[in-house]
Amino acid sequence: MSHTSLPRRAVLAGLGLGGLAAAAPAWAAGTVRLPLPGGPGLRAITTDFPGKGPMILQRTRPPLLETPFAVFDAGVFTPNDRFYVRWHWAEIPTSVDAEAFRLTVRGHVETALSLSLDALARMPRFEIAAVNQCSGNSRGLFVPRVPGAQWAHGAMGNALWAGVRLKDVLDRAGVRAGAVQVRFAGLDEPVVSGAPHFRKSLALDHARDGEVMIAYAMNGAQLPLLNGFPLRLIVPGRYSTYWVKMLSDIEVLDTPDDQYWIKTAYRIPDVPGADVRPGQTGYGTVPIDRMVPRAFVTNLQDGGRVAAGAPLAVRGIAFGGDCGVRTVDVSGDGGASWIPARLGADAGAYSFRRFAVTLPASAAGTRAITIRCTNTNGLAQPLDPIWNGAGFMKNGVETVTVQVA
Ligand SMILES: Nc1nc2c(c(=O)[nH]1)N[C@H]1C(S)=C(S)[C@@H](COP(=O)(O)O)O[C@H]1N2
Ligand SMILES: [Mo]
Repeated sequence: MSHTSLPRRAVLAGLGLGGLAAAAPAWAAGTVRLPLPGGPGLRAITTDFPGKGPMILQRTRPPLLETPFAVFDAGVFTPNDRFYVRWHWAEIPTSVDAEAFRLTVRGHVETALSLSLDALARMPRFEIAAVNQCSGNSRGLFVPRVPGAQWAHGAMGNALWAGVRLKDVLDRAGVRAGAVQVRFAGLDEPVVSGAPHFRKSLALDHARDGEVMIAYAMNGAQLPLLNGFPLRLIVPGRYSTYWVKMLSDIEVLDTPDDQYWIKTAYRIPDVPGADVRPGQTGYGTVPIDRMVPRAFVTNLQDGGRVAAGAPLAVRGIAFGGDCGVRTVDVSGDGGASWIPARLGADAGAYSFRRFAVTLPASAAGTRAITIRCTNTNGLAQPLDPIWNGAGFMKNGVETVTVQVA
């Protein structure tokens, strides 16, 4: 595996750590209007981050970069240089020496391991297409507004991940009887001492399911630094909070993980669909877990214009969440009637899937198009928007309104 030579200057400027950023302001590449009810509508487009093309700047330090939505119309795989970025802490290595890098496996195992990237490359290769979606994707569309990064729909992406099964790595270390969970940590560090290092854990059976994997490649190339070079955990069907980047440490636990990132952060109301009313009390919380189905129109813009008297081609992407897409249905009458869309090629249960439908011509005026995904477990997107105070798991049906003229 090749050594990375990251443009160190660019990395420092991009992460806002050096004094170099002044040369090219982050907003030089333009702005984009996001449809956020609580505003601000206008966001800067930045090209200042290493390995990234034009991205919507949500935050500089730590970097939060959103994928411009037009990218999703081009295909089901999100290019690495347009893949969104989210970190919790700003102490992120600005370069990683691939030769010196080691992944440790320790804790409740027979033999602790220290694996080089070459050692991993010699293990059986495993590939899976899977959507990486932030728990807070679309948070900016919650009404009433909730605190946290005000993402539109671009805190998600789909890639073909290649690497090794986590199961194979755990088997090589030999998990000892009595193990219950596996905890993962990366090279990033908290900015203040005593703050909790970002760590996540999975139940042992889940960790050994043969789908959870350690990726060293993304869409046929090495991972961009900001997406976790050289290794990241892939947890197909689960929110990306579990997909630990710059993965450097795997710890097998014989007691349940009770640190901050499991016990306090990333919890959702323990009710169907994580859907509660503002001000509601009296419910418990559980760690966020399985993703739920979603679908998005990618070829029409909300508020855009289309020609009167002509059939209307609608296309987009859908995903089932923790399983595949069964159907995508399209309604032009506010949900009174539904037309099934044609589904595109199946790249795997956890991947984005294309859909397309041609609606009959309509008279001039306003036309609202609602789309709804039902997954292969029979779970459909709710017709009404969901809400919770953390702004997690948004998945109600989306409606695009166009002007027919
Ligand atoms: N090491 C590390 N891994 C991490 C995080 C982090 O802060 N540190 N954030 C997680 C969260 S909440 C998200 S949404 C995804 C974002 O992945 P991406 O930046 O590759 O899109 O990384 C996950 N893995
Ligand atoms: Mo996230």
